[in-house]
Amino acid sequence: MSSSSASLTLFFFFASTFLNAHAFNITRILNLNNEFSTFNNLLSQTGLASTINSRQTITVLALSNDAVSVFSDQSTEDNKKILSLHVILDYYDIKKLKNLNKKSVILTTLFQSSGQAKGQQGFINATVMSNGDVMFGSAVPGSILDAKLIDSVATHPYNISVLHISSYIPIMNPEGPSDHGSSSSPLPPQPPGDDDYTYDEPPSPPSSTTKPVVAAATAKANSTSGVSAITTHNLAFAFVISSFWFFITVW
Ligand SMILES: *[C@@H]1O[C@H](CO)[C@@H](O)[C@H](O)[C@H]1NC(C)=O
Ligand SMILES: *[C@@H]1O[C@H](CO)[C@@H](O)[C@H](O)[C@H]1NC(C)=O
Ligand SMILES: *[C@@H]1O[C@H](CO)[C@@H](O)[C@H](O)[C@H]1NC(C)=O
Ligand SMILES: CC(=O)N[C@H]1CO[C@H](CO)[C@@H](O)[C@@H]1O
Repeated sequence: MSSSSASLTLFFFFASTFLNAHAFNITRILNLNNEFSTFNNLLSQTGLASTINSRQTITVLALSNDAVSVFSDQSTEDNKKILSLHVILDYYDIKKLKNLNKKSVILTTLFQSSGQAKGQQGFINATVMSNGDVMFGSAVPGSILDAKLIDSVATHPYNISVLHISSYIPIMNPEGPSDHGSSSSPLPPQPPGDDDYTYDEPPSPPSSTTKPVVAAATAKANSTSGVSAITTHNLAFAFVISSFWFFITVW
């Protein structure tokens, strides 16, 4: 009995170590720089701050106070949609972006995981131009990439990266004004009841549903670095979850 309670204690120690290892607070990170105070308030108002904090591997494209005027005359709901297009469900710091080596990559955002995005709306295109600039824009075909990477605000490899970009990325109309299940869409069908707009997702393996899309989309770009880190996360979680079930069933 005492040995099993000792191992239970040990289990909770290891479980909490694993779960707390990822802890970061986007509000606190952005608070360190007054330049992003409005963007920071918007993340809190829309509830996106806590969604970001619940993730383990994420990149936030932050806008400084002189680039957020678009958000002042829109509803909170519309602001939430656009802001969620600025949250990438993977870790990208400046080094990883520059290593794209004049190539482009399609990135999955939190807007895609909301179930409200149509076509390529929930994805953004990051491209390294021939002059070395990294540009971001909607992945909807024909979109202009006019949000430029300025610098890094904060990095906690490989959990969170906050990058400063020059202007907001608009949500573009998907291909075809009236698309009734366009035949060429590479995306899986969205769940039917997407009128309840929520980001609340299970706290466990964050990217199990969205990551394969990234992997498929970036396969051509021949990137391997980001994927291995994610696999490690998933292994750690699998370990914690299976240990948990082991203890549940033993008792
Ligand atoms: C994150 O930081 C902000 C500002 O310091 C604080 O108000 C908030 O409670 C923190 N959130 C969590 C989940 O710790
Ligand atoms: C990303 O945008 C650039 C510039 O518009 C374009 O050349 C490139 O094909 C796009 N990448 C993908 C994967 O669609
Ligand atoms: C991936 O990159 C390696 C070297 O960087 C190259 O040898 C290989 O052919 C590339 N694979 C694809 C599918 O482009
Ligand atoms: C800063 C931070 O939270 N780093 C953590 C990121 O995730 C790894 C596990 O994948 C932890 O070991 C780090 O402590």
